[in-house]
Amino acid sequence: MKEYEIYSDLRVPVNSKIIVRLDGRSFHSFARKMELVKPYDDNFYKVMVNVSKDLFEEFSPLFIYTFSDEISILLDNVPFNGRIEKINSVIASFTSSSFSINYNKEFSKPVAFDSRVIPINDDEILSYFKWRQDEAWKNCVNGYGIHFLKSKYSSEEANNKINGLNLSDIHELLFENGINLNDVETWKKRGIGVYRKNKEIKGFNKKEGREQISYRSFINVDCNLPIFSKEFFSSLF
Ligand SMILES: Nc1nc2c(ncn2[C@@H]2O[C@H](COP(=O)(O)OP(=O)(O)OP(=O)(O)O)[C@@H](O)[C@H]2O)c(=O)[nH]1
Ligand SMILES: [Mg+2]
Repeated sequence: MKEYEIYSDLRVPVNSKIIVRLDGRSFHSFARKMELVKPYDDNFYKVMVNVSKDLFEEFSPLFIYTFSDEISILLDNVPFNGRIEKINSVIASFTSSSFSINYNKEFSKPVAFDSRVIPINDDEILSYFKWRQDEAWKNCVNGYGIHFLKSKYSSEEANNKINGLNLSDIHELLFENGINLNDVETWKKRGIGVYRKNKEIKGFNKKEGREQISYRSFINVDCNLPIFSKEFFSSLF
């Protein structure tokens, strides 16, 4: 019967880095049911950060990036011999379980994340994360925009109005109404990164009778990401 498992040999190209992107299933309804604060719910973001940390500890990636209900994981050491079915199913279920444990509140329905595998060349890593960071920015402007319009108009009118506006129109509209996106926290505009960083440890070398500095790495949650650049990624790996 094994021959019926026709997808089990589908593998990531040998020696390729991959990005696994997870996205919460129907989180629009989840947010409504759980009455998440609009446009940004601090507790929801804390949970997404904790999920990202759990993923980091479990799969030792190079970098994790999260905003809204999505998480991108850049992996150098591809797990499960590169088997796509294994990677997608294990990482998606790990993420859903971690989300449920970290959320620590009862839901009326189990949550799920979808998962996709994207083989990536070193040259394209920056473009990929810039693309997602642009989405985070659009999400931020639209989120604040619709939230403001809904405070003035019916839901339908607000949706119609926002559809006719581009990002700079929304920025302007918010500014005219006393909401300056420049003052909004960086993580809302640029997303959150999770990566290893070195910490300086001062110790005393007894043998040599002098102070000594060593480095220990820790998992850093960066809520003040810069706009992604070549320099940012070359400082990471
Ligand atoms: N209120 C609130 N909602 C949020 C927050 N973060 C994410 N969301 C919701 O999550 C949704 C994520 O967008 P999508 O992934 O495109 O929508 P989805 O409903 O999950 O649909 P699928 O991913 O296609 O299953 C947004 O539309 C928001 O409704 C938050 O901080 N507050
Ligand atoms: Mg989603």
